[in-house]
Amino acid sequence: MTYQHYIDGEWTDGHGADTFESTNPATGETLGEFRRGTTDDVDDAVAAADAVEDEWQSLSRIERAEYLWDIYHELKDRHQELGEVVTKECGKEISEGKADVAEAWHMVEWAAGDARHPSGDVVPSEIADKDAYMRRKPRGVVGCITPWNFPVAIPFWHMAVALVEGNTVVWKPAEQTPWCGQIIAEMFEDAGIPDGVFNMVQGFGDAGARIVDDDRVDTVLFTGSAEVGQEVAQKVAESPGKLAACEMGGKNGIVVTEEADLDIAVHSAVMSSFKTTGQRCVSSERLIVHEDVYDEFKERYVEVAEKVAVGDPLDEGTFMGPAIEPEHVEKIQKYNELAREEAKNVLVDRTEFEADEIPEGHEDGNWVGPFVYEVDYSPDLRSIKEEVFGPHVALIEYSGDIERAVEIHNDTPYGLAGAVISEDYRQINYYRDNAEVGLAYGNLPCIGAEVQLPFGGVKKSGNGYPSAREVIEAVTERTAWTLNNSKDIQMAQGLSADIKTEDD
Ligand code: UN1
Repeated sequence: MTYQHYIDGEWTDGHGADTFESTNPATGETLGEFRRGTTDDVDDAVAAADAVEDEWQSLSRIERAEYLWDIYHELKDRHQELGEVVTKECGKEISEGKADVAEAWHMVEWAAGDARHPSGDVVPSEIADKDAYMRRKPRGVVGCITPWNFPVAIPFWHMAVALVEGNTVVWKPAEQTPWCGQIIAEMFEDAGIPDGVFNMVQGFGDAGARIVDDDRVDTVLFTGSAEVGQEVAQKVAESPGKLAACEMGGKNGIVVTEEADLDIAVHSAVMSSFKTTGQRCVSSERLIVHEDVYDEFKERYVEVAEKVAVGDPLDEGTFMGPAIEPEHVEKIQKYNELAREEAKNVLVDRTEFEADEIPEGHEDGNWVGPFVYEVDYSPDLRSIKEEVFGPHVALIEYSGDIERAVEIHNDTPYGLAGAVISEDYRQINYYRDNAEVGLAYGNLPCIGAEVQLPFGGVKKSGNGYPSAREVIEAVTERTAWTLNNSKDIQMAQGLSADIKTEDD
């Protein structure tokens, strides 16, 4: 069977004749066939979302959240099964597949639970007779474009708060993970969400671009590559009143100072660079290490990188699954090639897999292992500036103080996540205050943020809030409401409220 789009409460083939397949990146096996959405399908979805805005907004936040509680329970009840689906479709090892599902229900819990929390601020006025407070209104139709590396969690980052706040949604899942998209759409259907409130169109960039172009879409939430995110932001900026919240990649760094506990340093670095095969936007591709501990860190890190278990992601003994698709393996290989030219030394090169390293039945997987190199730091090196989105890691030795380390750390166009490893609180605090990132960690990996914290970056990594709790800013409009309790008009700032006429 060919899976369909979900538009206006109906499963539909849509207007196009084309289909596409979802492929297991570890085996090459086909997981399902899906309709490829066209711009007309997006038009239908947006029209449906637009038409039911008022009806959805007439419910209370608490009533809207009820639909999400059903989904919360379903995500939890199907944890193992859905974790395996994530692992099969995007190749992350099974603990990560399951964590993706857990992160999704955490976000749903946060958004639905928030419905019963006090919301808005009571604000003092200079005038004793005035009450001022803030109210939030939904923006309307929210378009969501989500990536393949968190195919269950990130859609809920976008959609959970948007829906509770009273927006309707048009969502395009990543073309690499349509099966996860299908299951999420089925959950909304099972929860009985009113027709048109939630719509899903499967497809590629042309469908996504249509969501961005449509004037009836009030907010676009985008998580994905910097190139596409910049196009989205630019396009949306041309439509007055429309808003884009984009969260893009990073070239994330970890600073290991001369005061570091090297057990923590090696552990944090390995987690940050190789979990998810380096395919998190928060993965670390730069390790900036003080000269006093450099040799020991290098030796210990390289030893693990040589041995990190790459293989069948459904096998609990695996640390790193495959890359998402053959084109992505090629991109990683190209960057490894560039690094070979720019590096002082290549320390680990598991780019190509020998036949006997590939688990049986996985010959058609997208295998690529750790690649580690050391460079003499120079601001001109492309390999330490451009995001690879793979297990590709530069070791950069520094001398001097934490100021120097942070200078190197900040020398990238991106600013998503980063970490400092040190036992000296002054160094840690210096990093905290000066690292140009949205997510900063001390004595931890720079991956694994929890949903109740804001998630987003600075510089080329985004404008800070398409996800987690800060998304509320992107999917609502605030009204500053002031009420006069007196019969007199009194103005703030000492402004005279006397009306003066020629007769005075
Ligand atoms: C991503 O990196 O693409 O902080 C999202 C983390 C996860 C989300 C990652 N909670 O690692």
